[in-house]
Amino acid sequence: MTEIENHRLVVVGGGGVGKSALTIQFIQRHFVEDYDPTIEDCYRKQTRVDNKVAILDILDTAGQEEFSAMREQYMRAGDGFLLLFSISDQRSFEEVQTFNTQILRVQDVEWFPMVLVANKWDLKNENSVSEDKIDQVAKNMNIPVVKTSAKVRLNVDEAFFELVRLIRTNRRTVTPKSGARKFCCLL
Ligand SMILES: Nc1nc2c(ncn2[C@@H]2O[C@H](COP(=O)(O)OP(=O)(O)OP(=O)(O)O)[C@@H](O)[C@H]2O)c(=O)[nH]1
Ligand SMILES: [Mg+2]
Repeated sequence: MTEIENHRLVVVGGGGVGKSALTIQFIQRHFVEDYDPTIEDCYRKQTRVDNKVAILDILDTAGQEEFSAMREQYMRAGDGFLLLFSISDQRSFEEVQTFNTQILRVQDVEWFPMVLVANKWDLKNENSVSEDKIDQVAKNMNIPVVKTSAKVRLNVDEAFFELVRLIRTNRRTVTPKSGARKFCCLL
């Protein structure tokens, strides 16, 4: 019998960029209009990515600074990260670059499975973070970029699936760390 693969995905980014909205849209297929800052939420979903079944444990983290105490722990425990920012919030675009640096430092590697997620694409206008800058930053980090909208369900599955693909590729080249790693509330 073949074992079903299990991936620990962590959604990170500044406050209010849409981490919870994107995660809930992925899991439950509806858009949460209200803003209720997250402390930490966990979800589990069994899905098919490129015709292969996977169980995804998704950790929706706190963007607000005052809830950020668990950062190092989840950065160590994750198999891959969605680095989310809002295209209508320049500061959140700078914050994802800090998250990228911190994750690499905590993992002590030069590259790790991450996807840059440009959310709130439905709000795109002339004041948004420019596409050129987004592409440039993704290129510098050597990771893919996915343009999403949790509101209109644009590329929501794609963002999570792209991360699973990167984790699968990375698993072939890197030996998984041994020992139990505490991940989230349910596990
Ligand atoms: N227009 C639009 N609004 C969005 C989108 N994604 C999220 N929002 C809204 O932005 C606000 C914040 O979304 P959340 O998902 O709660 O943000 P968060 O990143 O989880 O915030 P923290 O939990 O504080 O870190 C909410 O009012 C959402 O409805 C999107 O793609 N488009
Ligand atoms: Mg949230």
